[in-house]
Order: sequence, then structure tokens, then C-alpha cells
Amino acid sequence: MLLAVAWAGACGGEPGVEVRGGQGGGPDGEKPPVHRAGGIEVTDPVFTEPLAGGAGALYLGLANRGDETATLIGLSVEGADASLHRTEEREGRTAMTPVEGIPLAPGAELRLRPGGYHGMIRWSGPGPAPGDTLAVTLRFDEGPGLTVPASVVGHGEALTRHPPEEP
Ligand SMILES: [Cu+2]
Repeated sequence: MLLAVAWAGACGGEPGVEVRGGQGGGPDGEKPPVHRAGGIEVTDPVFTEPLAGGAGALYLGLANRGDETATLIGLSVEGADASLHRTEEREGRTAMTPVEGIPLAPGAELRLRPGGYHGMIRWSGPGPAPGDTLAVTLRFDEGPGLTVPASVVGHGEALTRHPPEEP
């Protein structure tokens, strides 16, 4: 099922957006925060500032340092409906599809970011503002999951910290 393209802005994937700064990271060379539980590593989780309709995205780095495949199967955020999405180009249009699970083989790294996998967040009410920090729980096929603090940032900063996938 394809979801409304109206959300594409929340999830980035705009062609022609050029982002410099390599693999992201905090401002001024600060090290981005890394959170670990078991073999799972989460780097620099950020929410994008919600759009007027209450939609935003969650971006982060994810790595599996363990010995077994771990599959990310869902997200939980208080006060929001959160799910996993993927942005794809189809016939020149950007579309988002829900994702049931994102498998991470041992040693695998990936990023939830504009133009690729991302968390789709639909806030009830006005939602948070830049500068806020909220907890997000990543649920895996096994284990208790991992709850990490994620800061709310503007779209420009989100693109700097998690650069879009190369076409
Ligand atoms: Cu989405």
C-alpha cells in the first residue's frame, strides 16, 4: 500500500537537496550520542519538528554489534502513532510504504534517514518543538527493546545529522 505523498516533506527525500558534512554528527564536531543495549547500538536519534498536520520523522543510526540477526519491528513514542516506513522512488515520484521489519545481520549498520528507512511519527495534538527531548522505544523481534532519548530538531539540522541516502 502506498501512503499519501503529502507526507513526503516530513520524511525528506527531496531531490536536489545537497547536504555536506559526510556522515553527520553533532554541531561543531561534538560527538553524537550513542546508546547501547545488548548488541544494538543507536546513534544520534532525532525527531524532526512536526509539520502543521502533526507528522514528523525519526532518524537515527543503527548497528548490530551482536552475533545474531536482530530485526527492528516497531517504534513506540508516547503521545504519537509511530511506525516504520521506507521512502522509494517510483516512476519519478516519491512514495512511502510501511515496513514490517528491518533485519540487521551481525555487523550490519544502517541509518533511518531522509529518502530511506525512517520512523513515521504522527503526533496527537500540536506535538513537540525543537529543543524538546522525548523517549522513543525501538522494539526488536527478540529482547526487551531499547528506549533512548531523541531530541526534536528542525528539518535542516535533521538533514545535516542524517544525510539523505545517495540515489
Ligand atoms: Cu514516512
